[in-house]
Amino acid sequence: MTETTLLMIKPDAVQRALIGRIILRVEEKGLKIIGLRMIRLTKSMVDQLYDIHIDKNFYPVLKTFILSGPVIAIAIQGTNAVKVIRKLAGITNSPEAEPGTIRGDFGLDLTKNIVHASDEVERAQYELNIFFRKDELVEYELINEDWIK
Ligand code: 3AN
Repeated sequence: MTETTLLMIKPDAVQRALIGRIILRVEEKGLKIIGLRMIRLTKSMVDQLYDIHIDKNFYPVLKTFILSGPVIAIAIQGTNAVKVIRKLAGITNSPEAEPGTIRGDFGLDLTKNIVHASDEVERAQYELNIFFRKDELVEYELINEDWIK
């Protein structure tokens, strides 16, 4: 089933010059990038993205971190893209994330955990809308697509 999801490279990974290596993993897996944007989020965008965490005790720390520098939003399309990107990202708490995952290979912290990945198809639509207008997502065929899906 073809899905579209959001992967956000967080401020820690941008500062640590990991943008290229994270994008490479998405491309190597065979998924298609259909939108890419660097942005410094506003406070209200962070509140939208993390609406389910607004009342949690860790939210002020999370919000300050996400506002601390630019992020990269990537819209990604492909077979089971939501689950596949979650697996590539690894579990939330970086020290416990499996080696071979983005967080497992690059992270050591729970808050500064390198990336955010949408957890459901509907949620992905909601989160993509925070970063992209519809006409900013590009529909196209990759020449190797039939060899992957
Ligand atoms: P994920 O990003 O893996 O979906 P969520 O949605 O549970 O994880 O958490 C969103 C973000 O909030 C995480 N990426 C992490 O930075 C932060 N976070 C989650 N739980 C905690 C916690 N207990 N303490 C501090 N930060 C947390």
